[in-house]
Amino acid sequence: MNVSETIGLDVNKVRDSFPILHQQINGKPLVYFDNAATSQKPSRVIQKLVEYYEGYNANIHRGIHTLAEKATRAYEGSRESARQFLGAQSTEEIIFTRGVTESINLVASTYGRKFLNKGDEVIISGLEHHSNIVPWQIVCEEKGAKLIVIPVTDTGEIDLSKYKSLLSDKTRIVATNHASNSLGTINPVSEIIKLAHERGSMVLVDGAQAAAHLPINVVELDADFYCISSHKMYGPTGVGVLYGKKKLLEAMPPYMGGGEMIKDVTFEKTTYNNLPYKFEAGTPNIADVIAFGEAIAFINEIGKANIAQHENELLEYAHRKLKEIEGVRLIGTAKNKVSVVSFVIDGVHPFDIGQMLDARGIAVRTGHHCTQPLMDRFGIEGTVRASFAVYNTKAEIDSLAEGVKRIVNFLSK
Ligand code: C6P
Repeated sequence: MNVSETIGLDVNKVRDSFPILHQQINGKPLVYFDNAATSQKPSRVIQKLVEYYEGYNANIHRGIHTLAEKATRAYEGSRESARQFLGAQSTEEIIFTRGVTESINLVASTYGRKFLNKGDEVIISGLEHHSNIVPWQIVCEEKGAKLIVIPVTDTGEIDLSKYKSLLSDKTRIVATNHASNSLGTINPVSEIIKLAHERGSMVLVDGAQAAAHLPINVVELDADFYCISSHKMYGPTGVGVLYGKKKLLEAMPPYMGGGEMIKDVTFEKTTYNNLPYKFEAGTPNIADVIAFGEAIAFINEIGKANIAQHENELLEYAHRKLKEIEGVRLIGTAKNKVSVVSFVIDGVHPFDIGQMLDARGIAVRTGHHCTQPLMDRFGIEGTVRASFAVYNTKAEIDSLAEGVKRIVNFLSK
């Protein structure tokens, strides 16, 4: 049974399961529109953390006592949930990390260091978050490779024809996000991957902003690496997944050395553990990984199709309401977007708008959103960004539009 086709979405019921939403901020009901930074957590996810710490806190993969075995089973259960969520073939391909930032750094410092040589090229898009720019800059500098950027169009989309012309026999790595955190643009990753593979390049996809919104199947995409962060998917902070094709992960050297990532250690030589443990040195973030499994169950039960339908309605409504306000300029008008709306009011600093909205209980993010080169592309310092999740409502968008209208009126006096 496809859950998403059958249950529909009762947003009030969904809201009831998020305790944090039911509070006043500055005397007004909280409107939480900073979901691209981090989403809120349902009670069932929070409860999983409590259950672990109160009931079976133990280290994993080490002890043979009952608590250790229970904790290990729950931790590995989350790995299986993540495997299914991404459509990967094997749990050997699912590495737990601290988040997308660590996942990308892992690939850049292991795969990048091993396989990049002087004169090779790494291609990234102009829409990237700093965490999909800086790790490549570091490794390119070290190896004498060149970092090349795909230009972004005026609507905030990757220029595909330019991308095609940048690919060459020197291209070793292409790294792009699936969806942009600043503009919401959904990138044609399937095509990007196909074109890169035709040139023999591997592709890393940053799925930070896609995971809670879009269907993902790494096998259908044929992605070589795919990265997600739990905290943007209704799960705890401090957990991410690096999916990697088994043959690539096997060819890569370890990222960190320590406990659990070894098979045998002598002072002369160490042999490494099998996948995925080769990349999970030390005691991992056990509690949060277990609770991440519950966040995946939450998403699955609502269904990605229901989430997408609800969020698309919110996105379309927000675009319409904000466009009606004189002085508001939307940044990022791609045809395919996740539920992110970025805007500026010329002559007003985004930070000031953010503060005035906060006074009305509305949480948005302001600034460059860790995408400074993208802001430079649009000739702006930053934007005001409202990003929606499954528990947001049109009434909340009305509050945002009303708040922005008042700010514009106040400033024009
Ligand atoms: N973007 C935002 O407000 P971490 O912090 O490691 O979980 O994810 C980093 C990251 C990587 N790529 C993209 C596309 C992202 O959006 C983020 C995080 C947050 O937009 C915090 S800067």
